[in-house]
Amino acid sequence: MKKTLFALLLAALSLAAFAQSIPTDMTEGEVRKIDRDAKKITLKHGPIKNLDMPGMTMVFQVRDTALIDKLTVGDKILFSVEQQQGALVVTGAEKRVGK
Ligand SMILES: [Cu+2]
Repeated sequence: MKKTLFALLLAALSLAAFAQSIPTDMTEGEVRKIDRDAKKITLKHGPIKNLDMPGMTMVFQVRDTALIDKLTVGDKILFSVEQQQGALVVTGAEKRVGK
């Protein structure tokens, strides 16, 4: 019984740590298409809180191509996006591990 409680506590703690590791301004996405020449990336994305946008698949611009060089179609990522001069620009992206 004690062991079960301990295991549950550990699971809760690691879940909490995982939740904290996702910054609130990051959005979940999946890479659908990469157009390096046009500096564009197509993402299937979850709700984007800072832009008040629901989940959908759409094209984003990228200013820094180093950001897309490390990505492959099919990658599950966490990304940040900003509105810059009327364009939606991906400003950061990292591969998601796990789910
Ligand atoms: Cu969208």
